[in-house]
Amino acid sequence: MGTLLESIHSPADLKRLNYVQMDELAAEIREYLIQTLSKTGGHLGPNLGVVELTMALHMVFNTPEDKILFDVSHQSYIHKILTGRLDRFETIRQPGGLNGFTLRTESEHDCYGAGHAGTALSAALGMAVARDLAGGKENVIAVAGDAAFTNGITFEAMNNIADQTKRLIVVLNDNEWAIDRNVGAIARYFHRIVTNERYKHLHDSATRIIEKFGGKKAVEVVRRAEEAAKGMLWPSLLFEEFGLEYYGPIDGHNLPLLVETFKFLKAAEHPVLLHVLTQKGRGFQPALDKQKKFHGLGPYDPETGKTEPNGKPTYSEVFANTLVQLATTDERIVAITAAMPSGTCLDLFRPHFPKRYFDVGIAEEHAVIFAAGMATRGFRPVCAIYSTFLQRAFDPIVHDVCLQKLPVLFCLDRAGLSGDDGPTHHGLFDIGYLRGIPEMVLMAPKDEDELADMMATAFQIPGPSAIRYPRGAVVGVARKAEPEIIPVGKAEVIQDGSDVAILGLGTMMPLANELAARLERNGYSAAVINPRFVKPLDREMLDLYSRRVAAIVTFEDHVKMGGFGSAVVETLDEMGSSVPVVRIGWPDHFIEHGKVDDLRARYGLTADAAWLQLQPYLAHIKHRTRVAI
Ligand SMILES: Cc1ncc(C[n+]2csc(CCOP(=O)(O)OP(=O)(O)O)c2C)c(N)n1
Repeated sequence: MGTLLESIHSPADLKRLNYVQMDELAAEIREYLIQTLSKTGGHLGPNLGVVELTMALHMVFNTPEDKILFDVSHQSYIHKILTGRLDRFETIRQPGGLNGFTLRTESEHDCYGAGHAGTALSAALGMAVARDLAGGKENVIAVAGDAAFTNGITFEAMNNIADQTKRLIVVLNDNEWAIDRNVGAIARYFHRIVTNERYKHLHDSATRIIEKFGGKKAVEVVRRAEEAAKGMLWPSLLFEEFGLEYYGPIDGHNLPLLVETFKFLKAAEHPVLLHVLTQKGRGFQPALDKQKKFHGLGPYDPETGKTEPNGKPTYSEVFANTLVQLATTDERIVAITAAMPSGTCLDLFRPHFPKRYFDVGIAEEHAVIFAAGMATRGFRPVCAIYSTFLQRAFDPIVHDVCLQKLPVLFCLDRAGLSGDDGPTHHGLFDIGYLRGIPEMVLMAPKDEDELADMMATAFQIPGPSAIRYPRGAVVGVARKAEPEIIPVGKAEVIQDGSDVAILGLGTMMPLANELAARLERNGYSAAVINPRFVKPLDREMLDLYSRRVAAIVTFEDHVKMGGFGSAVVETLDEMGSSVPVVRIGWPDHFIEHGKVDDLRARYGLTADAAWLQLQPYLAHIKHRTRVAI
């Protein structure tokens, strides 16, 4: 760690530095980030891009009194380093360590938690209005990436800002990338501003002026840049139409320029937007060469950027390859992503069917309604969206897709615990929010071959359906050449038994097998069932086993409340059965970040926990051949 960085324990330490020292500190921070994240993994590219921007913010504003909000907050690492968390920074995203996003419980400098995109402007406006009502003086600053402006909530906030407050600073951190390249009209609009010749000229003269006269003169440059942008786009400079005074675009790596600009904007008596140009991955060539990869990744070589090759393919890859296979013979199939082509692997689909591939930006609600529209015209849209981000689109799923019985397929990637990213990214609520909607068919495959079968099945269903599958590597089973259609609502009995029936939903199948083996070692007969469908549930199977066994066990990678086990209990109740059900799933509690196996052990998602909870019911069973443990 560099000597200047070592001396930073709070923003006050930063404020003592001059510009030359600040430049040195920026270099030290970059080196420290590259080295540290090479071991922990994390959002390297976005953070390398905002080193100077974050330093300038903390130079001018005083947190925790002033409020700085980061959209998504995956780019808040430098903020963490500068606000007293340097000594714990090497624990970032590690079990028990710092979270990879801002967290109100982690530091008083984290005024707002986030992990989903598009929230910064609304929350900042809420804070600004609260300040105005309370007669406060603090500054509120929202830092949002260019891709956040593809999100509807950002625009809903902008529509409101000028009516509600006179003092709010929005920083548009424009690096032209979401995780993939930013898309759509707004991305083109920003690009036009940035590539304008007059701006380029001003940018060069800004650098010269600052070198010659120091930072104070910078404000003039900002004003002139703003004039240039206005001149160029007149009569309609987008942000001005929303009542935000627009400044920029300015070089987001020029510390004096940033500092002087923030000093100037701090005194503004009207809402302002500062357009800052930054380079994602700055200072690390591998991250500049491979923007997507270095948005967020696991450990890598700090010299070359190389990562360990993955062994098995991921569920996302199997999903995308199967979609290519099915779309080859079914021209109605179209694929939709909300700014996650690489995460969902739809970037594997795009080259095969460029006209049937749609990246709509960070706009999950729009993605679903857009899919509904296409479905009304005979297409079979597939919305590939992470379980956690599809939460955004609950109403469109109900109102647009299910109510109209439209055949949209939702492929819920990262369903279940997501691990290192933590509570903002765990996909633990989708069964709860989907299974209560009429018309929905909800499936969970036990392995990758069944995922392909479920996708083929979904395209035979005349209405909406959803498949939830986990993050990460597949089981590694043999694949059939062609996916097969599964009878809707039919569970698969893996092994028959008469004392206990164990239902292991999706990836929880190994736990079901483990528990069955333990029961058998102890002289009990266990049935193992792959439910396949959360909805419709296989009532015939439940009826059969509820009459036969002393207890049923359900395993699910989802919250227990409203989940798969709840569905089983409700159905048994409707059937008049009183067979006891042991439900294993996540408790009514937000689960922190950590390693999946550790967290499962901590919260009782194990065969051992099920075994213990089964004991009172096992006592009633007459044993044939009881063997000691
Ligand atoms: C609602 C929602 N959808 C998708 C994501 C996944 N995601 C995380 S960061 C990101 C791109 C953010 O780009 P931008 O706001 O421009 O910030 P940058 O990473 O470029 O700094 C996306 C799509 C998310 N966090 N929230």
